[in-house]
Formats: sequence, C-alpha cells, structure tokens
Amino acid sequence: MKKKVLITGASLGIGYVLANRFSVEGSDLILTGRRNNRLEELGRLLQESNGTEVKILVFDVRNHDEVKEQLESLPEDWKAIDILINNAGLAKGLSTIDKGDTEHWDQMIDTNIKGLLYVTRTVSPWMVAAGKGHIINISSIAGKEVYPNGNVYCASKFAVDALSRAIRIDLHTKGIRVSQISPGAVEETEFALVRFDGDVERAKIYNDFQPLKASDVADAVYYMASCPPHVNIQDITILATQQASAAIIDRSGR
Ligand code: NDP
Ligand code: 8X3
Repeated sequence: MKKKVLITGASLGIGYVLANRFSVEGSDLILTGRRNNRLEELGRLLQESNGTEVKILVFDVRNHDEVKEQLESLPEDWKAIDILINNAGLAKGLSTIDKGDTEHWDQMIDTNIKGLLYVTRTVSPWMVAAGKGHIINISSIAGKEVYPNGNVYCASKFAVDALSRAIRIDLHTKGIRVSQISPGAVEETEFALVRFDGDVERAKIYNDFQPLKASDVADAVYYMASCPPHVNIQDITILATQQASAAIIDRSGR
C-alpha cells in the first residue's frame, strides 16, 4: 500500500511497530515523537530494509506552536498525508481521585486529548483540501469502561472516543474516514513503565497473563487502513483472550 502515513509517538511501543508494519507494506512515513535518536534510528532501519522514504519530525504534541511549526515545515508533497495515526499518548499514575497527582492529570489531558487535537487541527485541512484521507485514533478499552483508580486516564480516552465520533461527523462529507481502535493491555510497550514513573517492579503487570502484542494492534490498524475507500471501520475493540474487560483479567499464568 503506497501511502503517506503520519504516525505520532513512533519512537517505541505500538507506534514503532505500526511504523514497521506500514513500511513493510510499502508506505512512506512521517514519524514523530520527542526522542530524536530513536526516531532517526528507526527511520534508517526502515530505509535500509524496505526502501521506505521517511521524514522525522521531533515535537511534543502538547505544544501547539511546535506541532504547527514542525508539520508546516514538511515539503508540500509530503503534506499529502493519506493516513494520520494519532498514537502518542500515555497514562501517569493509578490512584483514587482524592490522592491524584494534578501534574499527572495535566500530562494525560494535554497529551491524550489536546495533543491529538493539535495534530488533527493541522493535518485535517490538508485532507479536506485533497478530498480524501484517513484519521485513525489509538484509544483504549479505558475509553469504553472506567476501572478502579483509572479516573483521569479513562476520562482522557473517553474524550478520544467522543472526538473520533465527532470528527467523523465533521468530515464524512469530505471523503475522509475516521476510525478508532480501543485495545486492552498491550505488551512490548513502555506504557506501564511510564505509568509508574520508571518503577520497573511496579511495571511488571504482564507476567501472569498473555496480553496483546503491539503487532496485534498493528495488524488491526493495517486492516482498517487497507479496506476499500468506501468502507470505514469505525471502531475495533481488541483485548487479549485472558482479558474479559478493562478490570477482569485471568491472571492464572500465561
Ligand atoms: P509507549 O510508552 O510505549 O509509547 C508512547 C509513544 O508516545 C512514544 O513513542 C512516545 O514518544 C510518544 N509520546 C508520549 N508523550 C508524547 C508527547 N507529549 N509528545 C510526543 N510524543 C509523545 O506506549 P504505547 O505504545 O503503549 O502507547 C501508544 C498509545 O496506545 C497511547 O495512546 C496509549 O494510551 C495507547 N494504548 C496503550 C495500551 C497499552 O497497554 N500499552 C493499551 C491501549 C491503548 P517520546 O517519548 O519519544 O515522545
Ligand atoms: C491501556 C490499557 O487497561 O491499562 O490503555 O488502561 S489500560
């Protein structure tokens, strides 16, 4: 699939695996994140192994000026983005509301909601002008169900769910598809490490069951992206077999 695909948060985790998947399938990539070294290394790897053309943009999705400036700096032909994957996101902390850390709340709201909005606000006019495009938001099971201590992270992903629906209403007459994927727990990511501020012991939340792999999410996203243009997969909720719902997990072993 020879497309131009912009992936936010491609330096590791689900975004990194998505980049590999779209590269193998023949797409050219705009890869973004805050960690330049990782992105450059990934870009080199994909260029060498698959001949992928890659543009690296380093910005923090929370900074509207940076988002606009970096995306606007793309050469005109690279602004013809076929697929925008809003993946950059994170959870910080896990606690009841009375003990919540307001800096964590700001970071989640600013990244998961406002970051997604800033990138979409910049890219969507290019898609509207082209009369085509596909926006794929990486939400979460946390955007479908709240779970104990998940309060603000869940709220931020409920917001992503609302925005996916709203943006679809806004853009469906412009030839633009809007899809969302809502995964349960996914390993091969730094998600848990980030949530627990680098506490390696606390981040060991996948030892006693088999969660999804980042490649499972990438497969589903690629499926959404490769459907014929008249088909829009609106939402895929995807959980590991051992995870029945956000909070019900069979932790009897892998
Ligand atoms: P990782 O921590 O492995 O990767 C997160 C990515 O987002 C990194 O590339 C990081 O890059 C980027 N990122 C984070 N904050 C910012 C920022 N402010 N500006 C720019 N980039 C940022 O996590 P996952 O791969 O697991 O997470 C990807 C998405 O999947 C998130 O939206 C998450 O909520 C969602 N998700 C994850 C699940 C899981 O269990 N892992 C399950 C369901 C959904 P850098 O640090 O270089 O900026
Ligand atoms: C990540 C999955 O269940 O930790 O969005 O919220 S969960």
